[in-house]
Amino acid sequence: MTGLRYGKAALIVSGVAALFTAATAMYSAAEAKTVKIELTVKETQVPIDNQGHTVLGWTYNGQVPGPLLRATEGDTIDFTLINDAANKKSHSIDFHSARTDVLGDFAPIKPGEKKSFKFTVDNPGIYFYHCGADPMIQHIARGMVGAFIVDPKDPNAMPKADREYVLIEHQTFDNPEDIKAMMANQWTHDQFNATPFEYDPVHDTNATQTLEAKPGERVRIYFVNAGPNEFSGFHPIAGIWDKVYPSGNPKNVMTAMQNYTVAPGDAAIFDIISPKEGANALVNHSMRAALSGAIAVLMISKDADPSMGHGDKILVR
Ligand SMILES: [Cu+2]
Repeated sequence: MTGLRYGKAALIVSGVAALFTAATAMYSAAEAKTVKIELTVKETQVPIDNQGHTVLGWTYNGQVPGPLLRATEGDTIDFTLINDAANKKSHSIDFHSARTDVLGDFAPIKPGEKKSFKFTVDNPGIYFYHCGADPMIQHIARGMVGAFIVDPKDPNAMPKADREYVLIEHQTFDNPEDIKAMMANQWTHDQFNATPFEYDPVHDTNATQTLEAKPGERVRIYFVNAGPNEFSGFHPIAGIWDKVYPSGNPKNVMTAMQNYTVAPGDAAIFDIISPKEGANALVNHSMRAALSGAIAVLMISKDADPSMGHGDKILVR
């Protein structure tokens, strides 16, 4: 019955503007929304390190990872994919948050083409989205990855987070044209949000950012393993995950976890509360991955920047 009620409400409430960040996420328990989302595929230069070197990436909206998408359980997503006419390749979208038709909605489109479809986000959680055009291993490795948060319609379904961060882990290859090396799993870097050690000035002195929080705050990490190949054993060095929610569903709750493995193409919510000032290092505890870039420093300080972990500082670029 609940689904029917939300479905009707979605027809009445239409024309809600595109929703890309938590800053604009408005929710009333009484009504489901229609959320318009448009992504444009751009084959463009993207940064590959903290020094400003770039490579030709394949992207959603010119960014790696793609824009953070967010809606509320029960919402209808009115989605449009545009393959920019300047591109050379066919591209597609694969939303793990959708139940739809892989041969239709998820099929690739050619440069200059556009397609639209609708789906409802029926389950709360954190979901991967990516390009599924052939060869998918290359489209993922070159940057066509992103995160879609579906907030629970019950605002009390989970403990309230004081700050939220999105980390999307993925492996990249020295030569983005070398599909043979990709199939042989000969990756060279593994990172969160596209740049090795982007939030780790300890391992890369060119890194300028860290994640931030105050002692005692509940920090919620929306973690996506984009692969394309490696599993990730996600661990907070000098900390313990207070809660882990596989797929981010509030009903899937685990307590006091030191590490939880997220498969390629999977995602989970990790909550951490750090009692004292200092730092945690959030890592894929597979050492080759961590030491190739998959480390993010979470600084714990009474003077933590209040903007960090909110609005456009949830996916920190
Ligand atoms: Cu693609």
